[in-house]
Amino acid sequence: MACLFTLTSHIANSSEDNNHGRSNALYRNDGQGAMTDVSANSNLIYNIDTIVVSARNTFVLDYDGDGRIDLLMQDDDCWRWSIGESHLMRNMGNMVFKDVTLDAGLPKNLNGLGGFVGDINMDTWPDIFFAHTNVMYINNRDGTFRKLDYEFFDPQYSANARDGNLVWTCGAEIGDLNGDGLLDMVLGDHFGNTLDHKAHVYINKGIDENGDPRFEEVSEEIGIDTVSQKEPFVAIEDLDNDGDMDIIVSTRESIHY
Ligand SMILES: [Ca+2]
Ligand SMILES: [Ca+2]
Ligand SMILES: [Ca+2]
Ligand SMILES: [Ca+2]
Repeated sequence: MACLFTLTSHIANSSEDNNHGRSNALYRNDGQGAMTDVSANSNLIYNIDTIVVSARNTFVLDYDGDGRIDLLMQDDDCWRWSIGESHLMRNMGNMVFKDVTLDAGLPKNLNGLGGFVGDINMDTWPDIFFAHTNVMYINNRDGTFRKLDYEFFDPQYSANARDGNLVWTCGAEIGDLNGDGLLDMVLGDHFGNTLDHKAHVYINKGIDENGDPRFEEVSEEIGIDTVSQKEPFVAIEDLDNDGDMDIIVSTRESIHY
C-alpha cells in the first residue's frame, strides 16, 4: 500500500533560527482515495528527546535487503540554520522507522545538498552518493556501507560548506549515457559554486580490483557548455525515445542535451 512522505525544509520554511516545530509528515494510503497521517509513531518527525530530523531531501532504498523500503533523510550543512546530519531510517514495519545511521557505518555528520541512491557498482545492492560533500558510500551487503575516495573528488570538494568547500554540487543522477551497461553520473551545482556553472558528466570506467567503480569526467569533450546560473537539478532520461539517454539540466534557460 502506497504512502506519502513529506519533509521539513529549512529553505522553504521561513524561520531561520532552527527547525524546531517544523516536522516531517508520513501519510498512509488507505486504498480508498484518502491519506491518513501516521507520523506520530513513525520516528520520522522532530523529537528533541530522540532524533532531530531535518531533511532537505529523502531517498528510498532497501539498504539491508529485507524487503522493506528504508529512508535516507538528507540534510545539508550550508546555512546557519542547517543541522548538518542525515539519517538512515530502517523500516521496522507498521510505518515505524529506526535510526541506524551509525550502525550502518555512516557518519553522524553525513550531509549534502543533493545526491542519489542507486546501484553504482552493479552488485544489485543500493549505494549512496551525496553531492556537495561529494561522498560515495558502497553497500557492503551486510547492513553497512564503506566510503570511497576518488581522485576527482579532491578533498577541497569533499568537505561541507562550513569546512570551506566552495564547490557546491547539488543535483546528481546516474544512468547509462553511453550504452555500455555501466551507470554514468551527472552533477549540477548550486549558486554558491565557484566552478563554471554547468553540468559535469562522468563516465563509469568499470570496477577496480576492490569492486569499486571508477569514473572519468568527459563534460567538455561531449559538448556540455557553461550556463549563466545554477542548475540544482539534473536528470537522465530518453526524452526522444531514440534509445540514447539524454540529460536534463534545470536552469531558467531550460537546457536539454
Ligand atoms: Ca529494508
Ligand atoms: Ca551496489
Ligand atoms: Ca555507461
Ligand atoms: Ca534520447
